This record gives sequence, C-alpha cells and structure tokens, in this order.
Amino acid sequence: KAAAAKAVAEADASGVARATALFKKTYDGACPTAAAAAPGRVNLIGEHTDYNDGWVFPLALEKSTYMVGAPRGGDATKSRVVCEAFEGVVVEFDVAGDVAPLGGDRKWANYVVGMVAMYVRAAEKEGKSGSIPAFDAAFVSDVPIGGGCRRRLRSRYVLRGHWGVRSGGWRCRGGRKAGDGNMSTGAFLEALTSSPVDATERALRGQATEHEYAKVPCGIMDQLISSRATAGSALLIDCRSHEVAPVPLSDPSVVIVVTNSHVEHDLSGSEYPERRQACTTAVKAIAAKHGSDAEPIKALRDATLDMLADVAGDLDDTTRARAHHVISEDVRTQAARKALEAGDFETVGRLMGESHASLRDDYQVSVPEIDALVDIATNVDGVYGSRITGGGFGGCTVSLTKRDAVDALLAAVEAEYPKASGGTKATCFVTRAGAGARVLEVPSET
Ligand code: GAF
Repeated sequence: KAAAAKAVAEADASGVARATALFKKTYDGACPTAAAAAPGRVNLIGEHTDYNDGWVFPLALEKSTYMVGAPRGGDATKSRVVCEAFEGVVVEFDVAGDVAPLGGDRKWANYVVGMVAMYVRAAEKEGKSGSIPAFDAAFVSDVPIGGGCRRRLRSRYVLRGHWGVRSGGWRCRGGRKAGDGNMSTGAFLEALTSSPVDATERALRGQATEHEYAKVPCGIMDQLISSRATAGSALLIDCRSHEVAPVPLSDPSVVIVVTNSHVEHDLSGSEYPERRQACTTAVKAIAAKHGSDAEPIKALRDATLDMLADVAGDLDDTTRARAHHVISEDVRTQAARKALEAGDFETVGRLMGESHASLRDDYQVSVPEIDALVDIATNVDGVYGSRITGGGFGGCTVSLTKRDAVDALLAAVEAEYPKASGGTKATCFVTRAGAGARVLEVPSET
C-alpha cells in the first residue's frame, strides 16, 4: 500500500510539473494556481451494461490526465486551453452554459468546453452567475491511447483518454481510456473556484458532456470510475443507483494486464447508438409482456433470460442476441464480484472468457485482432481469463494473470499477435488499481 501511494505521489508530482512547464511556455511564463488529476480506466467485466442500468466492474489505471491553470484576471472573457498532444495549438472558448461544441481541429477541446458549460449551467440553476472566471489551462496525460491511432491521432480522441505523444508524427502508446479528460477538467474547475462537487455529480456532468459535446451516447461507467475510484480496489458499480462497492485487489500473486491491439475504434460512429437502440427495443417487448406497476421493467437490468425467451418471437435475431448479451453479462458481473471477493480467480477468469464470447457472438463488438489477443492470452499457462474491455470495435483486452505468468504472456503476444494483425505489434502493461479524480497542490516554487 505504501509503495502504491508513493508511486501515485511521484506520478502526480511529475504530471503537475510537466503540465506546469507547458502552461508557462504557452502563457508567457505565468504560473498556474490550480491543479487536478483523473485516471483512465480498464473494465474487468460488465460491458455494455451501464446504459442498461446494470452493473460494471472497472478499476482506475495508475495513469492519469493532469490539468493546471489559473484565472486570467482583468477583463478577459474567453478561456484558453492547450494540451501536450497538440502543443502550440491554443483553443479559445467562451465560459458559458450555452456555448456551442467546437469543430474542425479544435474538436479535441470539447471535453473542456462541455464540462465548463455543465458547471456554469449547474451554478445558474442555483441562481449563481459568473461562477467560473475566464481561465488559462494546460493538459498533459500519462493515460495511454485507447485502441487505435496506429496511423494518426484523431483529435476527438484527445481528452477522452486517447492521448498521443509527438515523436516524428503522431504516435500512440498502448492502453485504454476514458473519463479522465472530462473528470480532470471537472476536478480542475472545482480547484479553480474552491467549490468541490460530489464525485457522482461530477461524473454525471462528464456523461452529459460526452452526449452533448462529443456526440457519444455513452453510459456512466467511464466517468464514475474515473471520478470515484479507490486505490487498490476494483469498483462494482450499480449504474442505476450509482452505488459503488470497492473490492480490494490485494493478492500480490495476481495481476491485471492491459493489452492494446492498436486497432482503431471510434464510438461516435453508428455502432454504439445501434446497440443502445436494440436494447431499448428489447426492453419494450419484455415490458409489454412481463412488466407490471409493482415490478416495472424499465431497462434490461430488470429482465431475465426466461423473460427474453418468452418474447423471442417478437424480436428479430439480432435484437434478441443483443439483449441476451446484456442480461447474461449482468449475471456474470455480479458472480465475478463474489468470486473476486472469495479470491476465486479461476471463476473470475472463466466469467471473463464467457463475457468475451458473448461480446463477440451476441453483441458483435469484437474484431478478429482482439479475438486473437484473447486466444493468445487464454492459451498461456497461468492466465485465468481474458476479454475485450471497453466499448469495442478495437481497443484493448484485459487479462487476469498469475504474476509468474506475465513474462510468458508478453512473449506469446509478441510472437503471435503480428501474425493475426498483419504485422502490427500490440503493447501491454501491468496495472494495479489507481486513485480517482483529485485536486492537487501546485508547488509554490512554480
Ligand atoms: C464505452 C462507453 F463510454 C461506456 O459508457 C460503456 O458503455 C462502454 O463503452 C461499454 O461497456 O466505453
């Protein structure tokens, strides 16, 4: 525990120092007065259940996004933001509740602009105006890119946890994502205005930003885990009540490995909304037959596989398969929580394998490269289980592994994956469960 806390403190100090250097360089040597961080995440199990009011079981990465800044003062009306991935491009925007999403090469800043709009709106509801002053800010991130970007960094990925580093053109680092961009913005705005916000409320503002400003109709998982994570634990999250139950990952002989396929994914396309729509269609059919005033069926979380079987004739095969995934995934996720609490890693691994098969066959959000990574990992002695993690269509896998088996896993991925990916190499990292969004000190010497 002490070592983990020390590692977080060191990473935070280095993140704030890097962001401060970027801030000074961008804003004529000025010093930031507020700083905050929020982590990326990886989901152990419970995929595409969050927008069905179900359960998810993610943990925060030990890698975070850092934001520093200061009020501009004087009569400045616009805020400015710069990020390491687009160093030199300073985006200006109005601090307002009705500010329009940015377009073109300024799209990356929408997570900031959107969060500012959400905080301004919330204050206005309480009758407060001028709650956020015009500010300057700078971002850096240790959160690796989610999935793709083998070829180029798409601007909308930045600040959703999909970060690039500049090195002879856009280049990516392996890993996955999300919530860290808007949750670090939220915590930063709270630091700037000395007005802390409840961590769940911060996550809800982040989700609204995704919907309205990034046009991704996401659930609440990414923002909630980034906002509320507990170091050392995965969180079983009830996406209806927003209650969270930390489950310690305390066995030192077992680790979590994240592997990036480097297959590009983009949840702002049509696939994610189509999956959501199929779930809505299935809920309507099940509710019509099985819902009652006493026990309404409002979401797939309220349904069982028997109920689904009962309405199978009213649904097309695709819709039925989508609902089958979600209903069975909720069951697996709760079983995985119990198994993890009992230290039964074999069962957790088996459930992860079943989750992957369901996401591949019923929900159809996997791709051949990810399936290959899961097969490679599953065939390594000492790997309990492996699956696609996150929204899908590329991205990363998560594997639960004996610590002793990590070298064999990395060697197998290195040797086997390029055969399935047309030569692309995967990148892996081992992670413990990191801390949630936090306000940080700005060192006085800055
Ligand atoms: C993406 C979304 F942002 C989440 O809300 C969740 O639906 C996930 O895909 C799938 O579990 O990351």
